[in-house]
Amino acid sequence: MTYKLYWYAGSAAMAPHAILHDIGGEFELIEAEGAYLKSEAYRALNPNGTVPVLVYGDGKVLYESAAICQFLAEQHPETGLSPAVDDPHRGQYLQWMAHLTNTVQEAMTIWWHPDHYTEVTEVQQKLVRESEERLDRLWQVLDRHLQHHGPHLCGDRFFACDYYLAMLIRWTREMEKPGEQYPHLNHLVRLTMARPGYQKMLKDQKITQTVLPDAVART
Ligand SMILES: N[C@@H](CCC(=O)N[C@@H](CS)C(=O)NCC(=O)O)C(=O)O
Repeated sequence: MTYKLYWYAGSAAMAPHAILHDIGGEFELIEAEGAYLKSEAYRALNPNGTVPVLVYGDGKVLYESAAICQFLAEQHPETGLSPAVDDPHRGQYLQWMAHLTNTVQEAMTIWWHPDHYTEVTEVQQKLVRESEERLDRLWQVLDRHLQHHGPHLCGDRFFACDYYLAMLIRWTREMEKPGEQYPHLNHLVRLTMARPGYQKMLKDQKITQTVLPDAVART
């Protein structure tokens, strides 16, 4: 299968891009940013004008980062990134993928783009504050989960959902409480950073990522 990934640096294309490296074959990267995302040509691929987009096979198109991650991981069971249908981890894996994209990513979108919701500056500021509070609650739950059931979301195995979580955590670096300040989330980022596929993705995207020191020692 041939793959083409539309991306820009540090975006929701990070996790699918790392998975493509784990798959190991050749793939094409097409940097797509700014006005091009709003062009007719790009909107024919993704009418929402966002990255990532995956083109595969005979020109089939997929958008939504979480769907692309799950699709790629399932197409390539040899990567070990997706638990098989009869794997005991399967249910939890699906839960985490849905939770991360549906709930955590959604809370983050409000922080990054309060302007999508209102033009009123004071309301935007309130939305940002509330989004940080909501994320704090979500991170606490995830951190506790990793403390008791980690080090990865599904325990001892690393799956596509862990790439997804590491990507979302990266997006919080400018927030008051970055995800990496939570000790078990911090550890998960370190485990992800140690993976060659993630490192290759960072290199392609020209991202120099260092992990923040964790504020609290892991227990
Ligand atoms: N739910 C979508 C969100 C995609 C999305 O918002 N991508 C951002 C980058 S992280 C984007 O392309 N923004 C460009 C724009 O809105 O102009 C996904 O997970 O793929």
